[in-house]
Amino acid sequence: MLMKATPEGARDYLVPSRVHPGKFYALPQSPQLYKQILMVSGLDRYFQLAKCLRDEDLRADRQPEFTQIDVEVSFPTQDLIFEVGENVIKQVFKETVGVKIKTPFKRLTYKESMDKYGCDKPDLRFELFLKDITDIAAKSDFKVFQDICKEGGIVKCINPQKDFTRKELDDYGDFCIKMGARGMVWLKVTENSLEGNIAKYFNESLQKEIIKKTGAKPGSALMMIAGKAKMVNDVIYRLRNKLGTDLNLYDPKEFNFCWVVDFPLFEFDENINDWAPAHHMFTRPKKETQEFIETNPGKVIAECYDMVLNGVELASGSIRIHNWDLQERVMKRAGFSKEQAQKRFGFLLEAFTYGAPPHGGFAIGFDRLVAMILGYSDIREVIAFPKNKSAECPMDGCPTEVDENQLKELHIKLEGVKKQ
Ligand code: AMO
Repeated sequence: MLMKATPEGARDYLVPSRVHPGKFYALPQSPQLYKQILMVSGLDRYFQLAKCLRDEDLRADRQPEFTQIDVEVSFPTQDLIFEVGENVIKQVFKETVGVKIKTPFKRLTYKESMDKYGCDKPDLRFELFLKDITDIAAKSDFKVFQDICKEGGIVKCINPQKDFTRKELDDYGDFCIKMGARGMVWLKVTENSLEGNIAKYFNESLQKEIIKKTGAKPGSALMMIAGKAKMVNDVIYRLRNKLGTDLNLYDPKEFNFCWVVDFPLFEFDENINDWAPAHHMFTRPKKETQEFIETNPGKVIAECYDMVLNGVELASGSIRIHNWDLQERVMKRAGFSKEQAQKRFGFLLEAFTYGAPPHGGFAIGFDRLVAMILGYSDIREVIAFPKNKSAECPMDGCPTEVDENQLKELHIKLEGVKKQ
């Protein structure tokens, strides 16, 4: 399917039109808007194994071309969607590997997930909950913590309930620096007090507060990351996952699913110094938070959800906006003028004017699902002729140069490209 516009936020792969000089097709990042149009047209249930194409930086769980089990229904509730998603998973695991998956899956709010696990794709196979100790750190005499807290930063702590050698702690520190932190600070717990380079900056009562908050037993080395919230969470969630693996805290054969719900609709984008959609602009804001779209976008909660398996986002979806006014308000807040919205998404907006049913759905990453069922952490293991991390195909060497005639036919002139 050739698509006009897709909402996922990655770059489109563009295909120049030979017949329409100067015009391009955008290959679909997903069939999202098309499945929405199908619902508007009166189809009330849709599913498809859809090929998706996205020009984005590649990782172990990302390929430029991948497949989704794509689903959409009319008049859904979130509970109905979850039931459909859980049943698909249950059936697939039963038929392929004979594993019985327990439903319903646990549900966590985005906030709960960020607080306890530092990410929106928590690995629930082990506990090791994170603790926010910003209020305690702010009262300490440790200047680094004081400054960070004054600047609105946070301090989060993980209690592995285990002691480590100096070398091991240095290695975990190096890992955190590699992941983006300025460093990792640790404190060892003894009977009723703390030891370590920075222990002297915490008076007796603050030391007791930390021990109480983290529930740490004597003989445990507490690890702390401080800085801007985004960085702290991003680093400490990876540290938590690493500790989970290093300390054998889970059974690698276990499949632990959950739904993460109640994501914020907008997030503050420092690059543009304004609010931007956290997922995409077609997700319905929860009714009770719609009043904040214009006045306090950070408070708007989206009816959007992710299915997570063992710390990997397996599926994502939402209940969609189905009326013009609300869609226009969200687009306006996301920085789209009426004209821009009309130009890019006019076909959807027009469809809404004919009276659209409430609708919603989700898409499961098929490659991720297959890889995880088989115990792989890299989806290239389950894709024939995958691209490497530089988006090249090692088998046939693409992307490759094309000859002048082909470019001419497509009305394309290359500029600033060095011949290789
Ligand atoms: P989203 O962009 O979150 O949502 O994608 C849904 C699921 O597709 C998988 N996935 C990928 N798998 C491999 N390589 C990639 N580059 C890649 N990108 C995504 C993930 C992800 O959870 N239209 C919406 C869904 C909806 O709202 O109905 C969408 O595409 O497993």
